[in-house]
Amino acid sequence: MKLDLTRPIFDAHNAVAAENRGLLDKAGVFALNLMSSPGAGKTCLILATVDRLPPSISSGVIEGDPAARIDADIIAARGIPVTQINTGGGCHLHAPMIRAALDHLPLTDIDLLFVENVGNLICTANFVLGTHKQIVLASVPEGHDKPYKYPGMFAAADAVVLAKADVLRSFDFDLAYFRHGLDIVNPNIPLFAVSSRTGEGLDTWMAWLLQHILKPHLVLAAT
Ligand SMILES: Nc1nc2c(ncn2[C@@H]2O[C@H](COP(=O)(O)OP(=O)(O)OP(=O)(O)O)[C@@H](O)[C@H]2O)c(=O)[nH]1
Ligand SMILES: [Mg+2]
Repeated sequence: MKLDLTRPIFDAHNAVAAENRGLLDKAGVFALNLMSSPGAGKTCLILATVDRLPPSISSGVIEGDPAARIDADIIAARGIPVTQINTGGGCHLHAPMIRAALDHLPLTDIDLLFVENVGNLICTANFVLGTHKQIVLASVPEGHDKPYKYPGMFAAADAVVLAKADVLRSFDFDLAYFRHGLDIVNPNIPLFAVSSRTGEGLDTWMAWLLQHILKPHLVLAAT
């Protein structure tokens, strides 16, 4: 029998991810894991989404970066509860990091928690965190071939956001080719082409978020 030395690590992480989910559910928090390459637009999407949430829905953020707290400071300046994880060079967040971060947030005051993962299109997809939905961002300047080159990432997603749609006309980005690549690895996955800068496409993203993610959670919490 082949010995898989990574197995015990994944098993341990999966157990903590389940613990995270339990804590989130107990506090009535719905959590999104945002994954993308560096600079695709995760922080801008978080801010644009928070701006469009109904006043009854409060948010919080866990920021993941190898170093610095630049994004956490941006989020905090907007009055949003935030805690920063620095991985010290690690290329992804993992469940024990999230477990520790949850202790630094006012969970009972938060309805929607954004976990901004480390910018990386490979290993972030391999580590479950306990979040309810996994969102992968790709941005227009990265090119339309990413689902073909990084299939594992897009296969692990519940929805894909194509960010920086405002610059579509400046790039040779073939949206149909991108969609076809998604359908190969994750057929019919929801795709939202948005611009956090101009606001285009965000209404559709918000409708999906509120109707398909938040509503069941809030209904559940109310029963
Ligand atoms: N044109 C345009 N630029 C954008 C948009 N969203 C983000 N940007 C720009 O892209 C750059 C990176 O945006 P961020 O939101 O910081 O990206 P990120 O994915 O959080 O980056 P990391 O945390 O470093 O991985 C910034 O210069 C943003 O102003 C958009 O919708 N349109
Ligand atoms: Mg960021």
